[in-house]
Amino acid sequence: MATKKAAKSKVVTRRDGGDASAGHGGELHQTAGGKHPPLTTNQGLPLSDNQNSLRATERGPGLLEDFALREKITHFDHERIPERIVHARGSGAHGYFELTRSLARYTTARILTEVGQRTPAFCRFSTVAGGAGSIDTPRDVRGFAVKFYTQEGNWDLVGNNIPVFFIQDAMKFPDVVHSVKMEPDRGFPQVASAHDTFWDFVSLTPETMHMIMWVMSDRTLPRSLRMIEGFGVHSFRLLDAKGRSTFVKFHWRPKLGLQSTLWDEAVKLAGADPDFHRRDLFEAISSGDYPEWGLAVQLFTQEQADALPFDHLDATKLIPEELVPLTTVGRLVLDRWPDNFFAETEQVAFCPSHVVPGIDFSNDPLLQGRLFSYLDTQLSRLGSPNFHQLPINAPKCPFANLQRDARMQMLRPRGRVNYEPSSLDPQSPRETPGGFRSAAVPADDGVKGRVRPQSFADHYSQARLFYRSQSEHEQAHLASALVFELSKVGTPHVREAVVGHLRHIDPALARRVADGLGLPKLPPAPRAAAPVQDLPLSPALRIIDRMKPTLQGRCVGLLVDDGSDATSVRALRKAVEAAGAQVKIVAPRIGGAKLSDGKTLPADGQLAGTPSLVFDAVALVLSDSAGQRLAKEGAAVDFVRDAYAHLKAIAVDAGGRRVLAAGGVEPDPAVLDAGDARAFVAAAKGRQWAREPRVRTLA
Ligand code: HDD
Repeated sequence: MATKKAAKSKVVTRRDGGDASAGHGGELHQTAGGKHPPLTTNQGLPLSDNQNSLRATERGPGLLEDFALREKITHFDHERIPERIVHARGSGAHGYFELTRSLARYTTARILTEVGQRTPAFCRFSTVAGGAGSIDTPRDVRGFAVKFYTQEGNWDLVGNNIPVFFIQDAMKFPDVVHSVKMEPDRGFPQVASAHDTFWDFVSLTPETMHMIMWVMSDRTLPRSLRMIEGFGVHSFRLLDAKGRSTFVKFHWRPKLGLQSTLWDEAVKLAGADPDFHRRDLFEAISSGDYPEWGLAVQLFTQEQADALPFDHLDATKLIPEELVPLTTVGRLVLDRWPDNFFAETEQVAFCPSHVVPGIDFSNDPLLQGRLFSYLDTQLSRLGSPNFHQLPINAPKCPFANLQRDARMQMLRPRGRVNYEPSSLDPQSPRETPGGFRSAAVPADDGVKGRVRPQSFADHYSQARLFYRSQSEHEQAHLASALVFELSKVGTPHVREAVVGHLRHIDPALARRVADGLGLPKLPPAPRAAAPVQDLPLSPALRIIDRMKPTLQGRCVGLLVDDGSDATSVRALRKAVEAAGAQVKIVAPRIGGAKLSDGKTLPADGQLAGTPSLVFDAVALVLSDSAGQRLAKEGAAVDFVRDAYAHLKAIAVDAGGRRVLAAGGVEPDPAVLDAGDARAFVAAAKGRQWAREPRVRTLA
């Protein structure tokens, strides 16, 4: 038996370096399969048989004595930990933050003052509503959480890809989350806001309206996690050495620009590749195409805040960049995929309360609640107040205090002093003058109570600002998203109540949605708690106009089969790669296709499992006979039909045209000749918005 041989074989090598936590003792054994560390129990006992449990006789019962079986099964039974109550599905990566512009005028935080300094970081992106094993492309907010391992302790910036939130007060968080998650009696829908309980909550909670506009926009259908923005949402404070404070809002801006998919594409992607975003991030990092974001700040004083026509402490409001400009101060680069998903991406614990000296909180009541919630949830999720000792969570600077013991204690503090003040141990940790201080700001006069300020009462003006700032296409997508979602709501009065709110946001939007739902008349608008203001529009809130005309970071699919013209394939590939995109070869067989030059081109994907959904543009280079054959192949016809319906550029030769014809695709300026690689690359850099009215009815 190989394992017995392994146990007997001579020790030939010491394991050099590596992660001691991998758990083996450092000696490698030569076996037929190569050099392996010995397989041991958790107590370090080398095992000679990992195939068979211990039995009383060859065909007899198992024995309780079998500690190896019991240890293995017990550990397996406990492998899962509670998944995050929200943001359960996520993908993470390591990288660094590099400061390019000092904020020394405003803060003492060294991460924001030492230009050129690279601070290690770990970033986790997530969807909100689905479970850990759900899909990557639902219509959902994306989490954008960054842990900076600074020299002064860990700073967690726990944001989303949307700059506002559903609710104003943490008191309502369990309600909004319960309403969006699967309904508790039936256990569905998984990861979808399109159901009665969510819209019921929304219809009765007008403060959600601004966020609803964002959630129904293309922002919640990202093409790639590398193409989303991130926002710290709340106002925070920066503190200088004299304790003077400036408000700050944090923004992440993707280097590749913003890009979204279409709803139909996102829905189909969920089936074609549930890991679409995780795979994309993994492949980009593995191939050295490191995702990058700029960190920008909006800085403003108390006086400027007082002059705003809304309350910046209300997390349902943003500050348009036309009002307070963004200054880019650094960049985040993700350059290393985790070694182990569970140890790092699952066990990473973000807490908005993790700040460093020079950064402090504002009085935003949502933020104040978050400062409690995250620490609390890590205790149940990770099981111990020592979760900060897990390698992914541990600060990379020295840390010491007098907290002791508790489950899974990994540290061995020495000596008799575990209290402070003390005189017995000169080495015991003490307070530091430069340590964290809270901003010494005067508290407002007022009366204690469970209250919402009147300054939080305007729920519609910024929703209007957002909707009216969108391009025509984005407005149509948003209206159609509302029609889609509300059409999944079975309770008529809920649908009507939502449309009632839309009347305050934009009467034309309300009419569009009412028509789309087939409502006989417009439902009444509820009473607005504050007058709706016409705030100046903010074109910076659009996506479509701000998409970068680039193929950088994108992927083009090339469908080939036996006999495809080798020269065209080569020319297309060269042009696309020169423009910065990846090319993936799709063929009916994964072994590849024998091209016209007699050489076999291996495929990256088999046609049936690699729809055009996963590409930004496609080209079909097919011999005439392959074209005839594939014109009768559903997967090939869907390949072109979907590419067309998803507004992608398509290049075809004569064989490819046969498949186009079978798909009923009417050529337009972005359906190009495969011989003109330059024109194809130019068209592939964007979506063909002009085509959209030809392929779908929008609200
Ligand atoms: Fe939260 C996770 C972002 C409001 C309570 N939240 C979580 C994550 C992100 C956000 C990105 C995932 C972190 C990770 O990858 O591990 N949450 C936000 C933003 C909010 C927000 C941008 C509003 C501006 N959250 C919010 C409130 C509460 C919570 C008001 C509770 C009062 N959030 C949690 C949580 C989670 C969480 C239950 C679940 C898992 C975790 O914390 O670690 O505590």
